[in-house]
Amino acid sequence: MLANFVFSVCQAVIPAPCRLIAGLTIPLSTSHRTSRTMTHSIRTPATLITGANGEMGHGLIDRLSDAGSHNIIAIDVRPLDEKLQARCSATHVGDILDDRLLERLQSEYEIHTIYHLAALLSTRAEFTPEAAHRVNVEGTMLLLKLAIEQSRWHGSPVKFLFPSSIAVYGLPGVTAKSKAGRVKEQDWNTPITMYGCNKLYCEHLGRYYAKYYRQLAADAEPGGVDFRSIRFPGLISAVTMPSGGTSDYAPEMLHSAAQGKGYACFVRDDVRIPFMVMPDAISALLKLQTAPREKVSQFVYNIGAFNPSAGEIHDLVCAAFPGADITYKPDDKRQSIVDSWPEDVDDTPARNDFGHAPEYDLRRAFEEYLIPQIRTRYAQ
Ligand code: AKB
Repeated sequence: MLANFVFSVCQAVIPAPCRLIAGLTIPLSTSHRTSRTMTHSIRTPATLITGANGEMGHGLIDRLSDAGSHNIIAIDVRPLDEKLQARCSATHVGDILDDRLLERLQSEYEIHTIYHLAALLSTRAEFTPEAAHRVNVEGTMLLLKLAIEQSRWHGSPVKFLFPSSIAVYGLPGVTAKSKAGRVKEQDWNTPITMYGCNKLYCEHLGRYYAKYYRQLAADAEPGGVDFRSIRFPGLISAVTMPSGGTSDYAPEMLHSAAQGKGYACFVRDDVRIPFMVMPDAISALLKLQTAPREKVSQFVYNIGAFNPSAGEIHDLVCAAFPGADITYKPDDKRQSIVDSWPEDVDDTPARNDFGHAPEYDLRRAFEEYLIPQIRTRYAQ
């Protein structure tokens, strides 16, 4: 109450773009508040989205705001697309590793849910593994710490939604891969990429912060973070293009064909991994977010939808765009990353615990979502 009062007074008397933080007046040079925010008092319950300008951020912000979600705070290293800015209460351009930005978030908002989407994906992370570790692991730890501190302030657990990945699996080769079939969460947790190692470790960090944080302290307070994670398959969106991933061959094939551009696929036609379309991925995240605590029996869940080979995707793309110029030019190194990922996942716990039920199988994904929306997008 007192904190609310102090912050409201600060907002009233200190002209933008400055705020009083822990007794210091600092410029908010990297923060952009939309006009909607200027009318909000600070410390209203908020949902924080990191990596908001990425593929999943786009879909998530649209869905949350369509569902009437109120106070969305978005962070990204790049300015958020204008269309999305209008759907957020505040947007901050900055790095999740920037202490001052995190302190600012801590002091300005009462955060109840965090969707921590910021990450360097599997291909990009192989070029700069140490930078990937900083963003993917240290960034996650800072946000978990923010969640703990937030929960101390407002007294309820902060829901922490963490997108993990099929990259946490590491099968030793194609024979083991085809023998393994649908892998369960605890199988083959031996990733071969920096990104996979980072995601797997962060799953454990989340479990630690949720259950064991400062377990030896006299004032240990377990339960400040309600950590919930989904291991996403390769994602395909009709609206955005991924960048820096190794499952990108599927969306790249499709978006190139729709634009009449040639494409050389960097994996063999027989390679098979699980995929899902973005609307189903967002639905799964939202279902897990709203699932009653007692139904959530594990910290990390597989989710599946369909698992076509690259050749099957090629055929569907060519059927929709008959002139498509798609060739195969496998890159041995990226191929071996995809060969280490499972050909399918067992998602029974997700179906039982929070009702995961993808709307789109492969045929519907192409016929009813991808092809019509992509045609419209590139016709404009
Ligand atoms: C990637 O390719 O790195 C991601 C993933 C499978 O998590 N799309």
